[in-house]
Amino acid sequence: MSNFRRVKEISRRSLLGGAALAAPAAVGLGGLIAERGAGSARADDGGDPGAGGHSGHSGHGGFSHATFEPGRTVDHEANGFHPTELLRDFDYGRTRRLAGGRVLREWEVIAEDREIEVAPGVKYEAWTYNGRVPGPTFRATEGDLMRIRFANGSEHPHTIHFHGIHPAAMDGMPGVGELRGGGQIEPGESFTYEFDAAPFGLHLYHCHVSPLAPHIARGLYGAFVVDPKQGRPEADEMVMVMNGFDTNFDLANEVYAVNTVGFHYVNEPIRVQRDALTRVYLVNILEFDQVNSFHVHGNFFNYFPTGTSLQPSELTDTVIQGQGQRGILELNFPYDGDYMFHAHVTEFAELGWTGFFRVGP
Ligand SMILES: [Cu+2]
Repeated sequence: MSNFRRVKEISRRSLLGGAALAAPAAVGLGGLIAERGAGSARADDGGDPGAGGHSGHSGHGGFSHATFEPGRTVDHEANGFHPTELLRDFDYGRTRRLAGGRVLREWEVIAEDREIEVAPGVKYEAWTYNGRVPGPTFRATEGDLMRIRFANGSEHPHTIHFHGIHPAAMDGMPGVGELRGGGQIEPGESFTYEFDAAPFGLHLYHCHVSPLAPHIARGLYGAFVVDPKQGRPEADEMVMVMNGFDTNFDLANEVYAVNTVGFHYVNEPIRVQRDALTRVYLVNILEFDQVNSFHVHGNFFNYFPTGTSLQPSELTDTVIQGQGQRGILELNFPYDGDYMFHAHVTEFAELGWTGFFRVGP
């Protein structure tokens, strides 16, 4: 039986029991943990989710559930996007100066239905913006004029609802702005959203067609960054969209991740430079769960909620975000080595929402 079929037939709770997906192994961990524990863990995991099914802890230091399937990763090429590249892929659009000196930024976005692999062997019928999940990370400077031509190539009606400050007709809400061609965009239709980039900060966008949860959870979302006019300090910047996938459509997620592919940044740790400023644009778009969180090991970060102030609200090592919340993290790694980051909701962490920063000179 293929792994995909098993996923569809089992519940999230039995997944947590280690019965199927969470096959323990050292393989795929980037050589970070030793082989110990893997064999016995498999033997111990009798598939009983209730009592000790979540076993395999013979190597206590080991992170023995950190892969979905030993030795396998997803086919990024078939997906058409790669989470490591997506991390630093900021889309500034096509730009030109308008009379008066203002910058116009233009993008084209197509909604497409597309099967993607979110964990090894786990295929998901996603709905995407431009074929990827999350969609492009739009980036502008406050005061720019943003123009997004949206075409719906999906079999379902969609919109793009941007967070930010804009006129109602540009809100991507069914029933609002329909007379101007906006509102709900049916298959084959298109609409151009146009608004000022404001306020500066970290925002998001997503489809706003009902039923809302599936329209978002299928993959129609992304991050959108508005830089302050004066800019931010030079840094290695990356975007992390915390998401999840309800692979058996039971209104609960079976796979959790940042940027879609569970455990991707365990298999390919994010390389960062020691003593250099790292800036993470962190967005929570998870559906079906009330909160998500981000925790980093061996370090603390300055946190800027929604990125709307240049002064951090706190220095911490863990931040909690509800649905639609986001914020900017700034940190500096003083020591070389591998540092885990993960949801401090440990259930999410063990179902894919775990990664590593690899710090070096
Ligand atoms: Cu939609």
